[in-house]
Amino acid sequence: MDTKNLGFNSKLIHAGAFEDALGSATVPIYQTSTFKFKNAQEGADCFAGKSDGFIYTRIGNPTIKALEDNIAALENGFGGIATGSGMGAVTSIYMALLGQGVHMVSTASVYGPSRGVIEQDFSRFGVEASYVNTSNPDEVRAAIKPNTKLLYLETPSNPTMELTDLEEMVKIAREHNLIVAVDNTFSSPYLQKPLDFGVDVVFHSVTKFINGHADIVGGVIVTKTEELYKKIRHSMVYMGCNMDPHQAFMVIRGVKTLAIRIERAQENAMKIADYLENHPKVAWIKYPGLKSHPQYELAKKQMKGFGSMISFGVKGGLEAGRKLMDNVKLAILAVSLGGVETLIQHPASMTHAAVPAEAKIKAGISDDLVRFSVGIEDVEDIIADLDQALAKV
Ligand code: LCS
Repeated sequence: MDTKNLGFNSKLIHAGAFEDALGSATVPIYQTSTFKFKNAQEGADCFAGKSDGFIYTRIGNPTIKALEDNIAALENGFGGIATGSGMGAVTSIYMALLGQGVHMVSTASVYGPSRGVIEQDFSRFGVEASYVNTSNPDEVRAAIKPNTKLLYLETPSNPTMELTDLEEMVKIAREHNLIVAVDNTFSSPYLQKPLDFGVDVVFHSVTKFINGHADIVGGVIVTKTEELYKKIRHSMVYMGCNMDPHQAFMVIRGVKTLAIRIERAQENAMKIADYLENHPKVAWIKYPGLKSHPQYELAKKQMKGFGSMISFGVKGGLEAGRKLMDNVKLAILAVSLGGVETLIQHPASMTHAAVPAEAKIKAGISDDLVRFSVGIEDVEDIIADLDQALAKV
């Protein structure tokens, strides 16, 4: 079925799906590593790119392709490239678009490993990067060098909830001939469609909102053009960053409810943000849906809704944060985000406990920062849980 003119909710369910020989209502799992050619000529045609038949699952697979086509449709892009994890998407993009003597400008507060893999690994191959506050276009302009090729953005950023103006970034990129890549994990295509602002590459850790059920890891990249699609797919295939058919099946199942999950989660998040903003033990709160967020107007401009990620500071710093973590009952004390279940994390005492103080400050992670991924439970239960845990702080 041609799904091009369908609405977003219909695309969630039907885009990318195909009818198999038995009329299965869902996309089947093609759990195979390889595909039989009818004869030698067909094999030759497939390898020469003269036929779009499947060859080998690292290169392509019907179940994986159904997911790739689905996310490409949701992001209004040319094509999708599924990867085994969100980091598989990040590294495939870096491998395709960076190289010896090439410089990248990136959001300072990106997801830690997206920065770590440049600083610890790609740097050994002569890749250079500058990390700046991309909320400020002047800082981005000042960081661009003659060898800059890529502008790598994350908005909202993890876990500082800072926003970057995509329209403004695309304008700067066009002036300097840069490719713009955006990590859209925190918003999902339901809330934000970077390609519509002129961005070249958008990608996700589908581990989060797109799959939404905390039961697999995965990634998907969508490009605006065929040229970028071919370039990045080559890196994904040659580095072996492919997704598995079973993973793809799970994500296809999860993505169908993306819109209704996000609607409920962000409705809960707004109420929780109001509660936290007025709580005497909360020092500060960063939620794009609050007027106190410095980029509230930008959030209204480039996002369809404010999402369900909240960062807040608990008075009393490290010790208070630890106390809060040890006393929540409903919220699950765990990393990751974007699932139906509410998750809570305190980077300073958990994921970033071993990171030197200076590096933590540089990444925007204060000792009191608590990251809250709001789920779709009854909001009264989530607030009651926070209330009892904050009372013990
Ligand atoms: N991009 C963002 C914005 C992320 O939050 C993550 C993972 C990734 C990329 C990498 O995706 P993965 O390979 O894990 O699928 N974020 C995590 C987090 O905040 N806690 O645990 C993982």
